[in-house]
Amino acid sequence: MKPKQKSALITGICGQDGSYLADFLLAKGYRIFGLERRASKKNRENISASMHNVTFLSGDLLDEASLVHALKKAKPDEVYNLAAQSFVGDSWPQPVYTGEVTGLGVTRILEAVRQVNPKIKFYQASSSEMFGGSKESPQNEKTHFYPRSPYGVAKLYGHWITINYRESYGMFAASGILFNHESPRRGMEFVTRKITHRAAEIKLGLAKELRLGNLDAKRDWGFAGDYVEAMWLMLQQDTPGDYVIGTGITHSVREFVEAAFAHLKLDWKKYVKVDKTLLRPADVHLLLADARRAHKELKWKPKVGFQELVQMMVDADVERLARGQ
Ligand code: NAP
Ligand code: F7E
Repeated sequence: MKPKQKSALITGICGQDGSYLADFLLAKGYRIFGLERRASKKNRENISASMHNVTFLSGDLLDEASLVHALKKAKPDEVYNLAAQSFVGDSWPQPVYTGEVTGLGVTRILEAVRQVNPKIKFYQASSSEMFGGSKESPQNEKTHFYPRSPYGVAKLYGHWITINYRESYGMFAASGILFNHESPRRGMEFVTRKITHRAAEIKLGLAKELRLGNLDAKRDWGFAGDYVEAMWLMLQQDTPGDYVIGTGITHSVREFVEAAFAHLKLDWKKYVKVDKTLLRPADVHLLLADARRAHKELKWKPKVGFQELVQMMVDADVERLARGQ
């Protein structure tokens, strides 16, 4: 007998990770439902290649009834909660909103899962921002948390409420503590995409300078396409747990800039200006993952390295701009 087709509901399906996860699960034969919030204009560019194989459901992490409705319609085996106000920089001017969506939104969807079908496996998109100012490096599942932004604080709430639902109700709820991961589908406001897009514009004569804030911040940057596999692997385990996902190598923003401009044969020093207005009220200076638990239990390893990632993003931006997009 043919095994039953599995199904998944992805919140944040139109974002960077949601779109890569949809591609990944469709290739595995899943039926995919995507939660999409109401907007005056649809934002489906990231998911355009897979869009016709996705059933979109209207819903918002601010509206629990919409989550119950989506779960009843989709009847998924797995839920991946990727939706969030995900930009750290905007979490200072919008701290309450960030708490509502990125923090309390996790309770809303967990509670909806519990009420509709507590047997659904649940993935929560936790973040290395929860480590923030931790003195320990590299950071693993046992490292103390020290969030440094309203976003980091909200993610920490989401992380703990996921563990709490697991412990209170015996739900299969896993939390992936993912370090920064990027791709050509990354939002323009994040530093990597801001750099690769502007460098491409400079190369094509469409811009003259790139203004950045803290060039010394260090991040453990990986490729989003690699990281969605880890999310899926977490839900295929016998027992739910929390896993750090990262490459184990860290680079500064300055090094990212150097690599992007060098790929285009440009001297970054001629174009980059430090703009103090772009500094954050409290920044995270160093993030570095110790992903040994994931290597051992999930058999997961990243495939794309730093140089390859930078070049992939720069090339995609040059190509897009050359096409006039
Ligand atoms: P992203 O590109 O910003 O995508 C976020 C998605 O959430 C978007 O599709 C957005 O919808 C949706 N969304 C926002 N508010 C919502 C709401 N109230 N209700 C329903 N949907 C809402 O983020 P990402 O980089 O893919 O990250 C995915 C998740 O992983 C996020 O939770 C992020 O915080 C977390 N994370 C990311 C990283 C990373 O380096 N990328 C690392 C650790 C954790 P619209 O399309 O309508 O805006
Ligand atoms: O900043 C510095 C900035 O905004 C990285 C999200 O996906 O990863 C992401 O959060 C660093 C910071 O990402 C600019 O100060 C300098 O130190 O690209 P970012 P993030 O804050 O690390 C975590 C893991 C998540 O969970 C989040 O959802 O770069 N930086 N100059 C700048 N950053 C930005 N955005 N823009 C600048 O001009």
